Amino acid sequence: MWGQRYAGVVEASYRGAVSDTELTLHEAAELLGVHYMTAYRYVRLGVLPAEKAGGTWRVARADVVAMRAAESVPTGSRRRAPWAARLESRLVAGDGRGAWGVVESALAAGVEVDEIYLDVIAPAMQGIGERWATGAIDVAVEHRASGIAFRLLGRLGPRFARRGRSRGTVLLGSPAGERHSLPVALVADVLRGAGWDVSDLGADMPLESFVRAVIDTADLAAVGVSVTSPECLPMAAQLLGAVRAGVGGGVLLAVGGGAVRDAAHAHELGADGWAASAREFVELLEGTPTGAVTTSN
Ligand code: B12
Repeated sequence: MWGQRYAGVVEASYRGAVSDTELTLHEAAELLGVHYMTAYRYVRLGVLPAEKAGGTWRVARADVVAMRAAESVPTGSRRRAPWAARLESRLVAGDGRGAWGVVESALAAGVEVDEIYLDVIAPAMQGIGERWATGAIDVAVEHRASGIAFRLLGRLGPRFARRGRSRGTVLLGSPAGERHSLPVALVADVLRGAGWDVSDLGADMPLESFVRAVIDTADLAAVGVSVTSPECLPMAAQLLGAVRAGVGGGVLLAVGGGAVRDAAHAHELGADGWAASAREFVELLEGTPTGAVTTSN
């Protein structure tokens, strides 16, 4: 196992290092017991965080220590490596290739594709949102990260395809004014993986067109409205009312997304059900919810 022969050495001060806390990539490679090109590959894959300074890569000593520790655990535990943090770092850097590298590494370590969506991509995006909110990154970085995230979904989406009879169609979308389409796309693929056909209208859908699409959908089992921006809640309530008037009872109307607090809030908005995550939405649709809640009695 690489790095093992260096156990105890990494923490010790290393002569020739750029500083106590920073290493060049050559130094990092040496401490990890790998070739320079292998260490460079780790950087490209986002497995080893690095910054470029004055034309050369700088690596935090602490990251090398963490990497060595992660690699010394049994292979099965590698699926619990900090994939979301690694992806977030590649997304912030605008490194699409590296971002895909992180996803490929996670898949190779045994992480399931729905876990990539919900436990890697989603928290990475939430982390980016926090960085944006604190002013640590510009909105341009967030936009670029969203573009890369969509490209990851484009590559991963086909893996959710299921053979066999559809369980029915779920129509998903967001009300007019809501610009967050990535949550809808993530939820859509997870539902597809659970055997539902999904009609994904995306974000910012005018009310009349949304309702028409609902009425025109054959084998409709449920409608899901995704609301991330709190200012779009009144429009979501209006939309849910119009959809209810269009389809009547018998079709589950669910609402979710970051702006919807809980089941009671969902009920106030006019929905039958709420779920905090895509996984819980699947449970709600299957009628065996653990966290998902049906709000109508
Ligand atoms: C990317 C992003 C954007 C992109 C969106 C790109 C795109 N095409 O999607 C852009 C740049 C457009 C954007 C714009 C804005 N954004 Co923005 N954005 C984000 C960011 C970083 C990621 C969103 C994301 O994809 N999350 C990942 C998803 C998977 O997580 P999720 O939403 O929790 O989804 C899960 C569940 O909620 C559930 N779920 C989702 N939908 C549904 C639906 C149903 C039916 C069910 C049952 C469940 C369900 O399942 C999902 C998976 O488990 C978030 C940060 C964050 N915390 O999410 C901020 C964030 C949402 N944005 C925020 C803000 C403020 C804005 C703007 C107002 C900024 C501005 N001043 O212009 C605008 C809003 C414009 C508008 N009217 O919509 C804030 C919202 C804060 C708040 N509570 O008000 C956040 C939280 C950032 C922050 N930390 O402050 N944003």
